[in-house]
Amino acid sequence: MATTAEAPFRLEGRRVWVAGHRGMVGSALVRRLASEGCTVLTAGRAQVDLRRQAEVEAWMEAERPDAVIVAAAKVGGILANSTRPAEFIYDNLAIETNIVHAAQQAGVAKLLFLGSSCIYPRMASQPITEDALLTGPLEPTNEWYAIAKIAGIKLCQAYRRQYGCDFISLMPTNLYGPGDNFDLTSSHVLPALLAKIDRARREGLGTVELWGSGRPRREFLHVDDLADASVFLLQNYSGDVPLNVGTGTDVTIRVLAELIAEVVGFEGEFVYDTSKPDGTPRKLLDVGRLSALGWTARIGLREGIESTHAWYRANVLQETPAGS
Ligand code: GFB
Repeated sequence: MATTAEAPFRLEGRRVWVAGHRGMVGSALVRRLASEGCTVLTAGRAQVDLRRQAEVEAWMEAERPDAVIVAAAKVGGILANSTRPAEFIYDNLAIETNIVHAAQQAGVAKLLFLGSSCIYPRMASQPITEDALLTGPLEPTNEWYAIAKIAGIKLCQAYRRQYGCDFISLMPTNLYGPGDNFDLTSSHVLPALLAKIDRARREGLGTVELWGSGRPRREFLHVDDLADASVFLLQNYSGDVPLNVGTGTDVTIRVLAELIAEVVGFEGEFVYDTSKPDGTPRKLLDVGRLSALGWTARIGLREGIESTHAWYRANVLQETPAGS
């Protein structure tokens, strides 16, 4: 089938729209694209509500980007996903449908859609390869979000098949880093534990409560690594298979908590609230396809937690570094 793909896709001198530039992923992409010689386009929510088709189409028609990265999404941790299902399915379906369709109409040369590792079946064999998509039931705590993200992959594949659009999809594993959400009711586990454990250290508390059993395993990718992989694949990938992006290793929630405690300097105990959900037991991505293309993650988990902790203290707690 015919596609408009050029390989490698040049970014220099191009207009690249990062949809969702204020989020953790979007802001990492804006930082990473700064060295590519392209013009980065952004639109705040007051300018374009991405859930409104007419607003998205008018903006795309006026700005005419050459490339689009769909980093805008309604995201959250296990509790937010399971308690706000309508927002997670509606907002995400609307955002991706509006952007993908408007991109085709405006003749965008390349589009990169960001999905999530929760699109795969709950009991997929590990590590999870890309062909596990739609082979079994989803994890119930985040099926609304997962269904929307699966629809995003299918949109890219359908527009490629019918119109020859060079629209690609990446499936990142659990992300963390500067700009993350540290609110305990809506955040993912890594920022939640950083905030809880740092508070326990500051207040001299003896225990920190973790949700669930501590036994689920998760893979964590620093958002700057994701931004680097995204730019690499924008330039070098034009297939219709959604590509996994991860580190290739995972840890239990208990081990994650112990590592964060070491970084933060907390010496107390962890207690487990088993009334809270564990979610999927494991979702380690197989990153073989990505490695074969020539990209691997660089930021180790301890190093990433250290820099994210420093960012949290400076930007969320607004502490002044010692000696300044
Ligand atoms: O990151 P997280 O909220 O979501 O939780 P998922 C991961 C694991 O950490 C679960 C445990 O087993 C939680 O029970 N956990 C322990 C905690 N303590 C805490 C805590 O204080 N806060 C949180 N949030 N978790 C998300 C999906 O699944 O993964 C999204 O809901 C998305 O849709 C994202 O796909 C990448 O890893 O289970």
